[in-house]
Amino acid sequence: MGAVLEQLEEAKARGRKLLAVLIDPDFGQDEAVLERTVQNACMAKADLLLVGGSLLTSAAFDRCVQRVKELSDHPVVLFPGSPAQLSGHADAVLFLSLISGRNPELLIGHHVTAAPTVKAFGIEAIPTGYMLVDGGKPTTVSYVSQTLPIPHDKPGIAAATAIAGELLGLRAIYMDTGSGAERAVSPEMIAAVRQGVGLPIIIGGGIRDAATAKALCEAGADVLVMGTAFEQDPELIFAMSEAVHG
Ligand code: 1GP
Repeated sequence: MGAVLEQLEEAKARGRKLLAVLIDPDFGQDEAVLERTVQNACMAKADLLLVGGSLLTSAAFDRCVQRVKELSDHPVVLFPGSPAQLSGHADAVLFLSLISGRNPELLIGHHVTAAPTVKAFGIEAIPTGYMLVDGGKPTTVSYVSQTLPIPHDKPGIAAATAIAGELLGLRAIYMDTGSGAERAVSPEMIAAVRQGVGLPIIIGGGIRDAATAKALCEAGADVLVMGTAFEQDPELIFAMSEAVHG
């Protein structure tokens, strides 16, 4: 098992919740912004740095990952929206299969394209079932992936999907309402998935306040991913870290 998955499983076993800061490489084009984001993440004792996005308009993905790695000693994990978002500077990649959707390219197609590069880079690949959940409005990921999100009020569908992922041998579940979503995955849905699978559960999309973060952790989330909220208010990371770790 790779070091990052081991970190997730160990934290889960101890009941220690993790905070992951998502860095959008387009946003990180500004060197000063990137530095401040990584420094704040380190000072606030965030646990992981994720880099990626559903749609990138800048060409400097590899350079961004390299810079994040230079600026911190935290594990840097790729959260790729496409096979173009790979970098040998990262520690690991969430090898995502979009199991809530029925788009074959995102279930296996992109993986075939990306696999030789991941292998050649020698980075840890974490087989992750990615489940898109309705967050109140269409998001870049729902548009780009051309998939239908799981309805927000259908925890049973989410649990059945996660169980299928676990039976297929995936090692983590990432439930996401998409970057900038109006609302996060509900505590009820997280609790249903928690009851269904023993895998580490990663939750992202639309988390903007400490009370929500706390409720999602209490419902069974193991890792919370936040990006937009820290882009809008870089200092919020300190309160979020306290909510997740406290
Ligand atoms: C998106 O889960 C991430 O895929 C983070 O979402 O930008 O809304 O925090 P936010």
